[in-house]
Amino acid sequence: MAAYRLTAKAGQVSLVGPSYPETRIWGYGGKVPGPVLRVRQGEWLRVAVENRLDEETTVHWHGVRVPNAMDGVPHLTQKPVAPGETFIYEFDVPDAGTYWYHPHQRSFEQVARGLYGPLIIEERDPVAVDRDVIWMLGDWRLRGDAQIVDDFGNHMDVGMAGRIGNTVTINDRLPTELRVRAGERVRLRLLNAANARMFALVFRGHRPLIIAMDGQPVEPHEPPNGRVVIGPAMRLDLMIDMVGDPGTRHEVRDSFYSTNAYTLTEIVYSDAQPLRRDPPGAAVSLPPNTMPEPALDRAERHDVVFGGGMMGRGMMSRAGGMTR
Ligand SMILES: [Cu+2]
Repeated sequence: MAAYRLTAKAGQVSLVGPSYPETRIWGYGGKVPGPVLRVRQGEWLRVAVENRLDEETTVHWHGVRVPNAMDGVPHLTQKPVAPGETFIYEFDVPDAGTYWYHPHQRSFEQVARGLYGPLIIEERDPVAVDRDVIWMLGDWRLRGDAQIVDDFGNHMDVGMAGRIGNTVTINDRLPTELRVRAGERVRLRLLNAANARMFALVFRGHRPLIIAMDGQPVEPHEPPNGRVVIGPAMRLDLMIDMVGDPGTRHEVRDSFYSTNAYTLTEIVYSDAQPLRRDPPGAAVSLPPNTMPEPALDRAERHDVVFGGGMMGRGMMSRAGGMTR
């Protein structure tokens, strides 16, 4: 059993460094991201959520198979948590993987103000890595004085590509370099907490393998064209062997918006001797979860008829439900 307490409240963080004022945010514990919640697969998770905001909130456990009453959807699965109230979420966690938590109450503002954090459900038999690193990608729309632009839900964003910001962060700081030692094997858990921004990361000089998507293990594979593409709310677990030479630097570039590509950060090698000569040979496949696979061989095809004509043949075919 793992027990945590999350307090949703206003706070101030140094989002863009010491040359700017601190940014007023909403966060769990007044920080952003919220604390890393860790629990072992199959264990019981209990989180007391205290609301010290001036408005109602809930917490949704994104991607985790929870009992309906724990899903955090206001007015549907629970009454929203009123200011001053505490709500206890508790459930067991059937699937290992990289997940996150955030409100489902006015998410377009509450998430964009910083209410989110990582939820790591550890495998019973974890794969062997030298380090487990979390990168929670954030995207903020800030004014020149580093304060959040207060235009949530405006028609332009809602009608277009969503709220894309002007300041990208990793773990809610301006990205700092990832310092590594040659020969290390790193599990990099990427979480995209941005409301709308997509990322396509290229790790120059490295060949990351995707080992899980949205928490669920996949056959380890290199991303197409070496671009690690991650949309809002997605998670990707990467396995990266640090094959660079001691003392070298390697760019991590985000090229999703091709006219706006930029250096997100750098992988920087220490001068230390390589940890090992060759990458470790151990399997990188994660053990399968208990999530049922869709039975595609028994899927039914539904033809959709509009106005007498046949359109979108197969549009509705789908085996089993999808979760979000
Ligand atoms: Cu979500």
